[in-house]
Amino acid sequence: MPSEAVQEYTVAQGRAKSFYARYARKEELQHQTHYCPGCGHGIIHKMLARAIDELDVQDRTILIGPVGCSVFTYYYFDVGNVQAAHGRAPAVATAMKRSRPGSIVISYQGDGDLSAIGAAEILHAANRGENISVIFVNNAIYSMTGGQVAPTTLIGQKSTTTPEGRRAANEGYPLHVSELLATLEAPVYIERVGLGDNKQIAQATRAIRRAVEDQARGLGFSLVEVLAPCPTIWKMNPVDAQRWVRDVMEKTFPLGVFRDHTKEAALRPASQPAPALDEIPRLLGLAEEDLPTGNGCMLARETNVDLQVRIAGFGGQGVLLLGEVLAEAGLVAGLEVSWLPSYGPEMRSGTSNCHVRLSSQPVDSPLVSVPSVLVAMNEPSLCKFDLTVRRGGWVIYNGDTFPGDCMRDGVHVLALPFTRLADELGDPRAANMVMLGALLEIDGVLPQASIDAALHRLVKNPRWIELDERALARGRELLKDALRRGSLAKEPCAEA
Ligand SMILES: Cc1ncc(C[n+]2csc(CCOP(=O)(O)OP(=O)(O)O)c2C)c(N)n1
Ligand code: SF4
Repeated sequence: MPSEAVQEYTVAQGRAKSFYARYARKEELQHQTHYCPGCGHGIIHKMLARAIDELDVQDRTILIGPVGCSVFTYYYFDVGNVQAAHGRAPAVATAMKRSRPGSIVISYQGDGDLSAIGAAEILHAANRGENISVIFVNNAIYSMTGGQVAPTTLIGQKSTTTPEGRRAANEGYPLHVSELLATLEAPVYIERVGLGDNKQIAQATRAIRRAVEDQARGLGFSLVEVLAPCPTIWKMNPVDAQRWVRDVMEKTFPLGVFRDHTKEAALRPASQPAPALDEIPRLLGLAEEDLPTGNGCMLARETNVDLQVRIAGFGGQGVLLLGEVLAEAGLVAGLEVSWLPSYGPEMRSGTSNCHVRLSSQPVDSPLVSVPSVLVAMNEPSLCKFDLTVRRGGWVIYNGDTFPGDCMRDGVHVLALPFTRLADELGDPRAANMVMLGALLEIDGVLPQASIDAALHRLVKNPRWIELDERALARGRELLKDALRRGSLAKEPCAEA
């Protein structure tokens, strides 16, 4: 018979301070996490939150959340949270740590995330010895997506994509990430732990704390691989899943410390700060006479510039060079710039396009999805990107006539046979520079001196420099002519 006396309980371990008191989930789900019973993620979250508490770094911790079952880390941890694209957490962590060296940056990743799509990222972050802590949750499967084979799936283990079990001949051998990374020189601390029983859990708790502590001490790259149960996808009850970690997984993935340079590690020097804008011309090796004077750097920086350009055409038409000259000129003029090339697999005659941004503010994303100017060097590129141009923007098109089905309201159009016009100047391949000349005339922000400096920097052959200068000047004239004749847009443009 149970005693009728009211039993008093003391809570031995309350909620870690680094967890939110309430999960920002739907009202009816606030009482539970989104993890299945017996899931390793919940246990590891708790260890990590405790480590953050004990080291008193909550206020400066940035947790990079992954793609996978633990995608919702930001529901639980009351720290700075950042969500990274699949496998990219180490790159994001690198940027965070370098730009905020005083922060504690933790990359939390599953085995699909870290060892499949993100294999290159983790390898290079470890090889650079980034001063970050990586928590690598190895449950030997892609769980969130329903149980596909992962690089860490055991030989013989069934998955939806290996229904008869993983075979070395087909899927290769389980990837030993900790051992692999321990062959690199830079990492300071690498350990594999498990959640297979209480003893293992106690060791895992210590290891996770240490990985965070090493970073706080400025020592360098640490990674803790945690063998973790996924009862749901393994189709086991939580108790059997925990046993499977200890009795089966551990045979393939032995626990232990694979790297411990904590004692010998010198403090990792803080990464070099980015050079000041005024320093950039010197670092780029630009001579004094290349630099703009008068209305140069300062003017461009003080102007409110936000030019977003998409340049597209066939490979070999000079699409990327056009973008590079524009971006380089922006750089010389003291603007924030980005240049992002994108091309097909073919070396020549494949499609090619690039995104260029020039801004008086730091560029948030190098992608130009809604350009203010589209430079379309052929018809397929025009058809592909025409509809993306923002209202009030410009389309500079290399063609005798503008295809009727691409016509749209509210966009200025300059359609001319730029290749033929360049041919008249001496070489049809200078069409890109004629088009750039027109673009520069539209925008009018960049000082001529910055364009000249960019051209001399990027084009080495004097014959081409001379031809490109004429091509740029011709492009400017063509735009001015068209403006004078009022022949720019078939449809009047409200913002004109
Ligand atoms: C670029 C991209 N490719 C594929 C996916 C689909 N996807 C979501 S989670 C996941 C696997 C995650 O597995 P793992 O890292 O092991 O985490 P777990 O779910 O086991 O915790 C994949 C492939 C995606 N979200 N993004
Ligand atoms: S499917 Fe597996 S990894 Fe995902 S929450 Fe459930 S137990 Fe955890």
